[in-house]
Amino acid sequence: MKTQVAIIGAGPAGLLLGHLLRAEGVECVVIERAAPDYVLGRIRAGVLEDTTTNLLHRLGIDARLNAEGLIENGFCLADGERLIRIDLRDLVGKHVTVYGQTEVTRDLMDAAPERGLDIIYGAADVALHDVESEAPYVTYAKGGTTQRVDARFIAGCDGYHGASRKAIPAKLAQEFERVYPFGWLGILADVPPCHEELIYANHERGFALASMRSKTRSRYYVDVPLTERIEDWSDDRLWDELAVRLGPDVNIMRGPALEKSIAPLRSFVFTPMRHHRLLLAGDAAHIVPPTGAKGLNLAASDVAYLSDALIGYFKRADNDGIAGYSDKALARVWKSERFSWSLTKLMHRFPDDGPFERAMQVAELDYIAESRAMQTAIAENYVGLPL
Ligand code: RFL
Ligand code: PHB
Repeated sequence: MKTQVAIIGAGPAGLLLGHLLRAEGVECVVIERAAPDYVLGRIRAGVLEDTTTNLLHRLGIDARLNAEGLIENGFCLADGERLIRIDLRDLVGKHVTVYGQTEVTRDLMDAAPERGLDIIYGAADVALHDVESEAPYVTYAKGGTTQRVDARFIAGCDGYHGASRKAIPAKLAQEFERVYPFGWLGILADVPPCHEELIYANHERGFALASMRSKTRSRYYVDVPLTERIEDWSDDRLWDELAVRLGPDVNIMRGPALEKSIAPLRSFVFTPMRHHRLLLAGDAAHIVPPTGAKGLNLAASDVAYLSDALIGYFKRADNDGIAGYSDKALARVWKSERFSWSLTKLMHRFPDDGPFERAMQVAELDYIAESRAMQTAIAENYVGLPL
């Protein structure tokens, strides 16, 4: 098969890129290792910036988003004693939207056939070839045979564990990484949220987050040491822990878990995001801890830059977007990395922290509670920095 852009990975980054390219008549094909149900089964992000919703509006893949997305005009930081409300609308005139990653992915998948976006699921042993030449290609195994896709560019949208990043020679690359000494244990349940807005809590027993997917479906997290096993967390134990960490003023409705899992926390940046004809986007190039709700939104902003660059190349023979893609994307990535890292530090109890580090957290939370300037800086980052 021959195409203009071979996209590896059918997560949010790959599907969004595919749709944006098809909308401008650029040929592409998405090659995904897993089956559709596996991709849809991963419960991940829940909070979308305008950066992300604007792309869905631009594509017109927004009927369910418009009907079901919850507009959030603020969120809260809790410190065991008080709720500090960050009023996004008042501080920066913007909001975020609660709409699950699963729903975004489903909408993009469902719209693919009618828009001529080909997605190949169940592609095993995906390998990239000749990315340093003008005629790169991808091979994969399916149905007992090896298939080959010839392309002008390869977009590596295959997440943190994918094959694309590894095709960039280590001697030309640099990795920046911070692994955190805890993970987030998440629970999804069909019960109404405990609060209209998200609450991020720093309690003496650890972090907790009250989030949601809809007015009848809640998503909660607590942080746990990486040695914890999911089997040791019955639903009751987790609900009890959430109730303690979120404090007596928050009334949690309990219900059976639809999903429960532990995700490790990591900050990671890989540079550069382009190597000749290979371009990386989303988790393939960077990971943020989920505390700032930035991962999916960063994937969307990468893809906004990357689709512009590829459309410029194919429609106007303009190579500048491709040449500048890595620097442009990384400038935004680093700012989101900083925000996610600083909110993680502020809201979690690190095992090696002593009284001094705790006093710094208290001082910072006090300052945020009192200062509109501090709240504005948080709000500006939370709603998403401009593209
Ligand atoms: P994905 O979603 O990992 O998709 C990559 C796709 O590539 C496929 N793949 C391959 N395909 C072919 N060949 C290979 N060799 C392949 N290897 C992998 C995979 O099967 C998959 O389908 O990456 P993408 O598209 O870059 O999207 C990134 C987001 O998924 C991620 O950043 C967010 O989920 C992060 N995140 C959050 N982001 C937000 O913006 N807001 C949030 O509220 C938020 N909450 C979260 C999160 C991530 C979490 N976890 C579990 C990591 C909460 C959690 C708990
Ligand atoms: C979620 O609802 O899954 C969620 C919300 C906010 C975050 C991270 C995850 O910061």
